[in-house]
Amino acid sequence: MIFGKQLMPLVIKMSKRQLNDFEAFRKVLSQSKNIVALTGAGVSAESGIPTFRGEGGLWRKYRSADLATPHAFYTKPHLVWEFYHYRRTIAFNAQPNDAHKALAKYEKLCEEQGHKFNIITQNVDGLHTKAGSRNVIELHGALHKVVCTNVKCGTVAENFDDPICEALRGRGDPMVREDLPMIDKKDLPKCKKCSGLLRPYIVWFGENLDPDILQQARDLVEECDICLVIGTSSVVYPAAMFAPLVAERGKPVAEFNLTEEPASDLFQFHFPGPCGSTLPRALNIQI
Ligand code: BV8
Ligand code: ZN
Repeated sequence: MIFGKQLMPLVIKMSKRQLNDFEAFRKVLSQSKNIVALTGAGVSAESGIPTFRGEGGLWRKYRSADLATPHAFYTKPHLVWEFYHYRRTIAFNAQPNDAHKALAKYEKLCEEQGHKFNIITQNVDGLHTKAGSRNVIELHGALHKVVCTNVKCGTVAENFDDPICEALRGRGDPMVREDLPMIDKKDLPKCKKCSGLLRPYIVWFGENLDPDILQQARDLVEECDICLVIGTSSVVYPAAMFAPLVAERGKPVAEFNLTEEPASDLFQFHFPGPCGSTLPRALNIQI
C-alpha cells in the first residue's frame, strides 16, 4: 500500500461533489454494511477541546507540534508535562458532544442490523469512549494513559489523576508568557513499578504509530463501503491518507467540516458546519 503525497495525483478530483445532500448520503449509507468514521480534533471542538490548527493550536508561546515530539520531551520534560497536564485537565472534565453521541448511537444501530461500524480517531481525549462508542481505534494514544520510559520496564498504565503529580499542580496555565521555573526530573511523574520517568502514552511527531493499530486501521480502510471523515484538516500522516485511499477505491467519502481542507476535492459528500449539528442530521439520529 502506498502512503504519503505520492498517492495524491492518483486520486482524481471527485467530479460531482454533493453539498448538503443529506438524502443522497442517507441512501448510500443505508446500502453500506461496513462503515468507517475517521475523526480529528474538530469532532471534539464543541466539547471545548482546543483544536491544533485553530486558535486553540497555541499553548503559551508554543505550537502543539513544538511540544509533541521526543526531542521536546528529552530536552524539556517538565515543559512537555505541563502541556499535557493542561490537556489532561481539559479532557478529563470535557463531556461528549452531539457528534460523539450520534456516532455512539449509530454504532448500536449498525450492531442491530449486523453491519460493521468502526471509528478511527486521531484524538487522544477519550471522548468517543466516554460517549459509549466501543469500536474505537486510537491511532495516536490517549491522554489518560502513561508509559514508563525505562526501556527495561515500558509499563503502560491508565492514569486519571489530575494533577498526575504534586509538582504539576497549577502548572498548566496556557496564558503564561515566559516559562515557569523548571520542575526537577525527580518530581515529575514516576512509574509505580520501577520509579522510572513516565511520559504520556501519545504518538509524537516523528514517532511511528503502533504497527498493530496501524494495520487494523489500514484493513478497515481497505474493506469499508463508505468513510465519514469528521473534523480533521487531514494534514498529518499516515491518518491523512486514509480517507483519500477510500476515495481512490471508488467508495463514497462524506466530509463533515467547518471548512474546505486540502483533501476535500477528493470526497463525494460535503456537509459544511459544526459536526455536532450536521452529523446527527446526516445519520438521522435523534440525540
Ligand atoms: C510517522 C498526538 C513515520 C499528539 C498527533 C518530518 C519529520 C518527522 C515526521 C514527519 C516529517 N514530515 C512528515 C512527517 C510525518 C508526520 C506528519 O505527518 N507531519 C505533518 C505535520 C506533515 N507524521 C508523523 O510524525 C507520524 N509518524 O509518520 O511515523 C515517520 C517517523 C519518522 C520520520 C518520518 C516519518 C506521527 C503523527 C502523530 C502525531 N501526533 N497527536 C498530541 O495530541 O499531543 S497528531 C495531531 O495533529 C492529531 O492527533 C491529529 O492527527 C493532528 C491534528 O489534526 P486534526 O485532528 O485534523 O486537527 P486540526 O486542528 O488540524 O484540524 C481540525 C479540523 O476540524 C479543521 O479542519 C477544522 O476546520 C475542523 N473543525 C473545527 N471545529 C469543527 C470542525 N469540524 C466540524 N465541526 C466542528 N465543530
Ligand atoms: Zn517502569
